[in-house]
Amino acid sequence: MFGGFFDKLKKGLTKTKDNFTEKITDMLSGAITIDDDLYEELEEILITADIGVETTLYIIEKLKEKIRENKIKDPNLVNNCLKEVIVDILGEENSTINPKETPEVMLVIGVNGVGKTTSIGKISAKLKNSGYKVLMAAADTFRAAAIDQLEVWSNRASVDIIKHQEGSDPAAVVFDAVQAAKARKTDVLICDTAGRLHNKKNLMDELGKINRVIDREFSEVHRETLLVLDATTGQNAVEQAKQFMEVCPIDGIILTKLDGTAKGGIVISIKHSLNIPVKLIGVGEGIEDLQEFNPREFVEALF
Ligand SMILES: Nc1nc2c(ncn2[C@@H]2O[C@H](COP(=O)(O)OP(=O)(O)OP(=O)(O)O)[C@@H](O)[C@H]2O)c(=O)[nH]1
Ligand SMILES: [Mg+2]
Repeated sequence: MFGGFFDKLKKGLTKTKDNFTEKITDMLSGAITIDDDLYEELEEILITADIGVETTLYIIEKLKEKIRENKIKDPNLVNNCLKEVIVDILGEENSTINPKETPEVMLVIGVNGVGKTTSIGKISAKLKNSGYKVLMAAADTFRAAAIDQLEVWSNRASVDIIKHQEGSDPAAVVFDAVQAAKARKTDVLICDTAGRLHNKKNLMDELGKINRVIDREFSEVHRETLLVLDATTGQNAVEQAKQFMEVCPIDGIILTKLDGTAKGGIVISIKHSLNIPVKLIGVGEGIEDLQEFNPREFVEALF
């Protein structure tokens, strides 16, 4: 089981590997000494792998320190030091999808198309398989298709869903879902939200309203706000996160579409520049293609 899991991660990261670790290995194997040119080339590779300028400079600085401390002269040993620097940034703590406390309300937010609804489907299936009682709230009422899409996932994951008509008030959907969750003794209520809001004020108003309903109607509940980011958008994802952080506190990130992108280095950038944990990663479109983020495993799969 574990082997399959790791293989999927490795397979998902193939393009990132080609774009990042392979390039570094090639560059290092051609180098004779560890000099400024080597660091410059490394810097360029890291930046093109969407690690971001700020994080790249930090990595280079830490790498230089490590190399100096360990008196390393052989370019082929740089790779291992780099790996250690990245592990230090990502930390050792493994993420879990399981609620810290029950009942929990999980708010899933993010701009349109990043993979909110899909991730909710995958999370529901995982939690349900672990024995939790899950309920979905279709609080993206912006278009009928969004509600239908969540319903398809509710059937796939065999969990219940609370929904209203297209165009209805998202906070009213959450209100009903909270009443249902209390009555049914639900462990985790997962709310889909609209990404297609016109501006930051709309977004702020809508999330504020939803949060107030939860405060008022379910004050004892543990709340988890997860921001979904699309890995294929690279550094843009970091910018999106900064915008959302101004709107509401974020407990963790779901980074989707890591499969098929060469921009997986964004994981490092997110952790370093935002200091929000990446909790879950999406490695495909299927119901099983969501993994809890394990920094050590991630780095092993990358190198
Ligand atoms: N390859 C891949 N595709 C994914 C992943 N997660 C989501 N997708 C795809 O991304 C597309 C958008 O996903 P949705 O779940 O509809 O995104 P959303 O954020 O709910 O979008 P809106 O409701 O329009 O705001 C779909 O085609 C998904 O199948 C992933 O981890 N890997
Ligand atoms: Mg959606």
